[in-house]
Amino acid sequence: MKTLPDLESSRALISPAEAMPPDRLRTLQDERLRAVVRRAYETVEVYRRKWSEAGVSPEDIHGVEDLPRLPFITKDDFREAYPFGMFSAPLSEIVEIHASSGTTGKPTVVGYTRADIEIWGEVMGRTLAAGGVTSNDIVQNSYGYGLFTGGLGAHYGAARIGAAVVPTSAGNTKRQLQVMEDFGTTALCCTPSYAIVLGETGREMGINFEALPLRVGFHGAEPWSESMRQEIERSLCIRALDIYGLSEVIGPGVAYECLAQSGLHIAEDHFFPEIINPTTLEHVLEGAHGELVFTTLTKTGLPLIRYRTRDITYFIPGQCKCGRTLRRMAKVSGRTDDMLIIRGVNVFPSQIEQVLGAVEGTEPHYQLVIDRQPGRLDEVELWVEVSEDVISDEVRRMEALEMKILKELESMLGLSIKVRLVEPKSIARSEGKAKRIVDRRDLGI
Ligand code: DLL
Repeated sequence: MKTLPDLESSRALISPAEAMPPDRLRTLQDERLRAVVRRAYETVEVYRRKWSEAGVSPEDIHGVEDLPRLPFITKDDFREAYPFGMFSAPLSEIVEIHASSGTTGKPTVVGYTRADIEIWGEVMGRTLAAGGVTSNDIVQNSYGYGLFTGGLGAHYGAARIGAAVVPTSAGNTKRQLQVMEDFGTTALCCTPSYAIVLGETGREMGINFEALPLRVGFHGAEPWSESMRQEIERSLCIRALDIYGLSEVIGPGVAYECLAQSGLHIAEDHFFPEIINPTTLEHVLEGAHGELVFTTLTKTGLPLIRYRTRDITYFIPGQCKCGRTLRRMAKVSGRTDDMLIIRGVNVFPSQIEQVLGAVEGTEPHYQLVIDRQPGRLDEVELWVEVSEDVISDEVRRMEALEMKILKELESMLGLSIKVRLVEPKSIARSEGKAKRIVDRRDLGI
């Protein structure tokens, strides 16, 4: 059996900024906030306008306690300011530009100064170190390089800690696996859905992951469940860690798991988190679910003050066993805007994934197909891939499995959704973020 990294590896690689006493951290956050608020007000139109409308000025903000006095910023503000209106530094100081493609409208454009790239390297370096990665490691970076922040973000982190980064980018799966085997990759960075594809394809190619030096994976950019974690860990013989981030805030590196795998540490010396009730816009009680809001404390290219992420999570109380004092958040369970309303019931893809993870014989590949016939109610069908042996089984057994999924969904959601079992590999695989919802209503069929 190969030895996988344990909590000791996370403990050994804590940076001083991750283990500050809470009062020192708070003083630092307050100081940094005062500076960033002044900067945003002086250089970005949208802040000046919104804050004047709300009757607050930078002098009213003494520390993070005062944040609730300031209005929120949303993706719409980015759209209105497209492409560079949110930048706080002149273009001569911007050294890199990324963009995230939203589901609707114009992409969100973000700019980094040289100092921001340093911060990015620092937080992504911490992310990798929390998984036990050092300068002795070979990091295969299968996040897409390009406008997406995953590729370059992970790259800067690996470079920062002196690991050897192999910039494979996403795609070309067989070649990825060849590189992994030949180079002796020890750490892997990719989306959780692509990790599943790598495991699946690797098995077909006859790769014995148990015999490879690969031992840890850093997966994020989309929600994934605990059962998907188990699947990745089993299939690639690694410890799989969740990493979270978004382009507007910096990219990956905003929050990361350590090997305790009990929540994601937020890099709150750089990104101050709040959790609000998306309806009342007030802070939720400690430990309650809500929408994450971030304020960047140190970025100069694009400071963000109270940005609504739409991501749903909660703060985990108490301190982590690894020794990091940074506050933890739970895995993101979904977004307020990927919530589907099916016959009046709120449904998140993560709930479906949870149900499927508990039903034997199903694979972690599914799609919700929504359709509408003229003059009829929306029809929703859940397509679930099943393993080879289920498909070759008797029809009666397949029907029983369909019924089991239907019943489990019914008890979780209070809703009955038609289930269709589909052949292995019939649902399109993703090299980046997986597409879970197919909305045919948009096509007007
Ligand atoms: O996805 C940054 C990233 C790259 C994070 C690589 C982790 C690894 P965007 O393309 O701007 O940036 O998408 C950001 O993706 O608001 C969440 O809804 C979702 N997301 C990111 N990480 C996670 C995660 C990158 N670990 C949006 N769990 C965010 C759940 C995640 N959702």
